[in-house]
Amino acid sequence: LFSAIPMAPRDPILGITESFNADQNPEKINLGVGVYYDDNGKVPLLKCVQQAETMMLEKAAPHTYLPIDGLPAFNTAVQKMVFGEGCRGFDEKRIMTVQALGGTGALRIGADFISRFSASSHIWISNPSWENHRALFEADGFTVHTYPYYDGETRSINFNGMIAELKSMPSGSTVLLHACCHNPTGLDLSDGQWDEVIAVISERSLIPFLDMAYQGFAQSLEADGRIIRRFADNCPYLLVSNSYSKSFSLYGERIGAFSFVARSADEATRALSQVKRVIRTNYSNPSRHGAEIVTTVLSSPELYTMWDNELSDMRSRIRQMREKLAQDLSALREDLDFSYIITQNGLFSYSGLNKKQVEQLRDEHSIYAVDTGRICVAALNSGNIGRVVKAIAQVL
Ligand code: PLP
Ligand code: TYF
Repeated sequence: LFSAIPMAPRDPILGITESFNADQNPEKINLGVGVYYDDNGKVPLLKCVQQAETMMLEKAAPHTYLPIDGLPAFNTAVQKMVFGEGCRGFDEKRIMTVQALGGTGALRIGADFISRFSASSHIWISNPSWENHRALFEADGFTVHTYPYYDGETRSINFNGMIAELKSMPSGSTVLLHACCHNPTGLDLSDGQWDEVIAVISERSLIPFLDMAYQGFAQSLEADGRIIRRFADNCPYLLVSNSYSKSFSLYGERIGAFSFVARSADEATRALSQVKRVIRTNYSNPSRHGAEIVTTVLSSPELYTMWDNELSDMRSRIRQMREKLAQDLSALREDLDFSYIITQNGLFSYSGLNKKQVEQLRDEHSIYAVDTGRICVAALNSGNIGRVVKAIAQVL
């Protein structure tokens, strides 16, 4: 069984962390992995999470199994948050939500589900996209295509290319879109561009799959979520994965959700029964702790406000780092334009560094970034940004 097994390639992002951990330089900086750190360089434990956990501990409840589709109160609260209250599909009972093991687990449920029931095994992801998108869908037998997204020359979205590709897709194909804070580029579509995308998707009967791993990191929870509602109101079918890893700083709890919108309550009920079978045959039922934390926060007005404020602080800190990075780089390199850093959203910046420059940053400065030049702005802080700016200005 094992003798002929070849070595699998390293995960390109988690591999960076391995190299970083092995580096002996005490000044080393990891801008590789997409994790939010506070200004002390620590992954925060949110106060709302801490309070929710205290409340949970006081209840001293036993650790029973959850239902196959997760904690019911979690699914209801998440649905309201993701689709926005008053979404038409709620009253018509066409929207279903199941708890998932993070955003990745939600994508996996969606991929398993479409691979079993769709006539098409073709999916389009953005070029570039999160590395795991391709691998995850290929593992389910999909042929993964890409649509143009990033234009390196102009450091902006190749929107005409994207629309042209959407118009060429066979009906019934799935299109994966980043709801906000595009990973890795940090570039999001404008409202008007989303309108065009929605129009083409519904005209050509494509199946939109929205991946929302960073709700709240672009503008606000409410504003970032609005795009889901617009798709739900304008397309007959919709799949959504969302994650609380970043927004609640609950990475290791593996908490997120998979939702879908069908054309009728009857369709939705049948589809849910099959989604539950996907879950049952994968891991039987999800874990409890993260779901209870999120549910406790979402269902308490005080804790919700506390969360909204904490998330807003994370978002503002990233913005400040973007501004300082752009400003200080401009001061050292007056010949270059860094304004793109400020207009990007979310944890990441496509910095424009090439592979060789990334290697130089690593070998000469012990600063780790992704080969594509993606840096995690949320890993910058007042203590390390000076060193990062000098190093980048030097290698550029
Ligand atoms: N989708 C995108 C675009 C991501 O960037 C990530 C993680 O960073 C995920 C999904 C997966 O999230 P999770 O860690 O909750 O599985
Ligand atoms: O893009 C990133 O950096 C994040 C972090 O299996 C990550 O997605 C990387 C690998 C993974 C889960 C999260």
